[in-house]
Amino acid sequence: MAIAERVAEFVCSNADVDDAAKLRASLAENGYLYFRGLGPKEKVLGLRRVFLEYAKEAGWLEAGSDVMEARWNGRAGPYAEGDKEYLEVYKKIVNHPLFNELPADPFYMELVQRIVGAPVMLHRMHIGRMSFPKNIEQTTPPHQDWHYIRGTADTFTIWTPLGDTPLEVGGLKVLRGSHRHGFREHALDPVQKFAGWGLKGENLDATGGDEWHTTAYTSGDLVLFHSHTVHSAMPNLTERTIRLSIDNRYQRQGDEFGANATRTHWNL
Ligand SMILES: O=C(O)CCC(=O)C(=O)O
Repeated sequence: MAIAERVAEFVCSNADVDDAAKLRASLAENGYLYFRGLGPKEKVLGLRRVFLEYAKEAGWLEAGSDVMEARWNGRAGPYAEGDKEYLEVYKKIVNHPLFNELPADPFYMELVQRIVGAPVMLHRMHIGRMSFPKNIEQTTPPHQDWHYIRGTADTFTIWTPLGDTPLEVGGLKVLRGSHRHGFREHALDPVQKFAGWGLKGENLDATGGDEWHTTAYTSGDLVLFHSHTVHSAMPNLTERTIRLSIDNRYQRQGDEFGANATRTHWNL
């Protein structure tokens, strides 16, 4: 089936959050679950501040602006993972206690446990993203996380925006139903400075996904998706707002896991 041109609104699973059978059915149908505002909002905003205090210290933010606005000064960068300047800030983030505690928040752990029906293992590699404006070619391309994580296909990513993320700031979009036909081989896009493996054209169509879904994210939102579900970022089309998010991976304890489940980061 051809992929629809327009990007549609996520199916929201708030009403089913405590109902394991309904969550599993919706995940099996769409390849993702989206929850609006149910996540640990205060911790999410606390982590947003951590990212942005480091960004300010590095000279990336507009002088005199409120750090929580994530207002880029338009001069430093735009940087992406793969740039030395980015990694200097990122190294501080990945060593901050809140960055490492938040993925283990009981809300996330219990949600995944409800879905897999067993105790859950959280991958040690936690990922944070700071996506600059004016850097569209570095937008995360369509891919399936299994390309990077391996191990059991029944691994789930939870993507959390750190704060409100209107559409133009470039949050995550997910290709509905793209988990159904398994893993497809990815190709490397040489333009990408980092994590440039992706799917396009016929390879993307062959996943069976039919429509991209996203939302204007608010604090406390989260999207959970299967390791075969295709997803990508939306471009950051703003002049000055940096997009901040984290993504973390969870699987059933005892299932096979790949190398990235136990190391802290591939780059640092
Ligand atoms: O936030 C992004 O740009 C990409 C996130 C992603 O690929 C993931 O959560 O697996």
